[in-house]
Amino acid sequence: MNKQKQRGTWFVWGLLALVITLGAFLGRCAPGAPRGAKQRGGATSDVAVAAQKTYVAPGDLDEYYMFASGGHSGQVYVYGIPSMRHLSTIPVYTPYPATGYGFDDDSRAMLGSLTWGDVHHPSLSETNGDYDGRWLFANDMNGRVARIDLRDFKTKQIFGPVPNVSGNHASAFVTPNTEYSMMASRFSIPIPKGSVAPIDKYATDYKGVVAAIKIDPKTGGMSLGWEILMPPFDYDLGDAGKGASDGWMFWTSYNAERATGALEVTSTQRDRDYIAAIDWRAAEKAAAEGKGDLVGGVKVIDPRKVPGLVYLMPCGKSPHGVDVSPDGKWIIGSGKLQGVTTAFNFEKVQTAIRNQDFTGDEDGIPVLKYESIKDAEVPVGLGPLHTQFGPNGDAYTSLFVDSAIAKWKLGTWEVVDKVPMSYSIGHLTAAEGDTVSPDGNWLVGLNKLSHGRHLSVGPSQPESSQLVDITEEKMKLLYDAFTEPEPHYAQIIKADKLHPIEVYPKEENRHPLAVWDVKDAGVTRQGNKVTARVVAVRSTFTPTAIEVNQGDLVTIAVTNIEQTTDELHGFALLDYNLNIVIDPGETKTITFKADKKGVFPYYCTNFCSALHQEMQGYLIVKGRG
Ligand code: K7E
Ligand code: CUA
Repeated sequence: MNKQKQRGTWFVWGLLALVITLGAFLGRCAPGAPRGAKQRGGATSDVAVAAQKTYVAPGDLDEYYMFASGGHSGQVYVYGIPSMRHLSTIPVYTPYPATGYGFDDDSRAMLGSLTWGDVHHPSLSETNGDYDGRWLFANDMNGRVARIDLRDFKTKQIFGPVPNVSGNHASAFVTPNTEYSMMASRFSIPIPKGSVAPIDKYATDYKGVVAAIKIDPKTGGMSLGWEILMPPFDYDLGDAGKGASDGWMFWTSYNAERATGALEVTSTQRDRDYIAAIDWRAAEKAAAEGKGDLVGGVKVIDPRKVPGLVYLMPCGKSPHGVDVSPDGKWIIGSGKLQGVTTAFNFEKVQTAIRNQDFTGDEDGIPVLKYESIKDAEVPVGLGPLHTQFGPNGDAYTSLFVDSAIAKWKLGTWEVVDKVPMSYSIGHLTAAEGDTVSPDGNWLVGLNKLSHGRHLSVGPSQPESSQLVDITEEKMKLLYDAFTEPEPHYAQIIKADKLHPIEVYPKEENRHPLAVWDVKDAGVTRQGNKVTARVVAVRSTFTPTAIEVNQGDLVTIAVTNIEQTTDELHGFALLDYNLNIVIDPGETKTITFKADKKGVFPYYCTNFCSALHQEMQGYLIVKGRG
């Protein structure tokens, strides 16, 4: 262990002595102690070990970053592992006043008319199937994908809404060299979007779509690759093949019944739904050859006309997650109401395709024979949702109904351990646990409910995430943390893979309205367009007054000329609902119509110095005549 860790050891033992003493004390004489405060934790030695393993002493750093989806908050949260401390919030699809996101001209344009999003699956960029620490992609149910640059932890691009895709849940899964971020529609609709068909024509006139978003290998820039027309199922989750299955993509789908109404009943009639297996390299080739029909402005490939791209693997009914093993040999998927999960063998899938071992078709897409492609049904427990991996063939499956995590072995298929979760686990994430080389030391259960394991905060209860030690044969629950809603998937990356900057270097700032010297700051006018170039530096804005006429179109460009870590300045203008934050070395603009007459103070929102409170000025809007 490193020096920091050793230094921390003293704190730990001191703290533990205190914890143990207090624990003995409170256990006896605190009638108001939360239920379970004394029941849980087991023997003191277990608590001591757990505390030591998760304790990151003041000044010490976590080993990993965890990027967690924020669900319908539209954000991504950054936590440290193993401390489970919340380090940062990255606004993606939702304005976030704390960083001024969604208020300045650029981020406002990026958000457009949609000011919320529903993020489920963050996806770290990969090189050769391993996280490379460059970008984080994140889906939005509104048919969009965003790219966050891990150099500065900022959202740089929001792509979409993508034509024909409705309800982009099965996204933003990247392929092993970040060639594509894949998406699929959860809600089939008549396409192109905007066309209408009666609901009783659902089985024939509604369609699902799979879309490949092309990623520029240098810049991470996203553009539309190609789309494939799919039967009207609900495509739920996906995972890219790797190693043995590189070049393929897998998507679970439910509602093979093509039912409408209360799907809870109508879509659970059949014993099996499907995992769609797509040869994405073949699809890429077909698209390059110009195959496909123009639908909604994009080329959509119909597998009926271009056979050999898509196959359906029967799977337990109403499946949720699909996960490819680190070597790419197995595809793990299950019905979420079942007690088993199925390991499909990719080689057998290939053999079945070659031998045309089909049991039928769906809209011309061959259905493979279940018995021919499965290796095992692993009795993991009730309600299997998602699987993550460790080294040495270890697999971990979340069990929603059992509220537990099952550990089992790829190849021998034995279930070797179980650990209960509190409560109702959805996704789980292991350290680099969906790459070609999982680390296998930490696992986090992302639970849907917290069930009173915290001080009550009223009806809107926090979600709970639990840290599990998976270094040994038996899993050990170490820590409960309460995370922001709504935790779906998260990914954990080794901290030393990221090298974030803390200051934007002056040389990099090419903003046309940037001013680095207070001499150049000031207000210029062209007709009724006013531009104010403002310098922000501890602890004043230059100029300290901006005069305009009522009705002017005003652009305020603020350059923070600091080159020091953590020296952010804010620029808030109360009555105009404006609030931006400018990081060191950055220039940001806000444009607005000065429609209200009067004198409006502006001030710095980020505490920047002893005289931060003095960092203020006035916007003077003079009336006409
Ligand atoms: Cu919550 Cu991946 Cu949207 Cu599973 S998803 S639990
Ligand atoms: Cu600048 Cu406070």
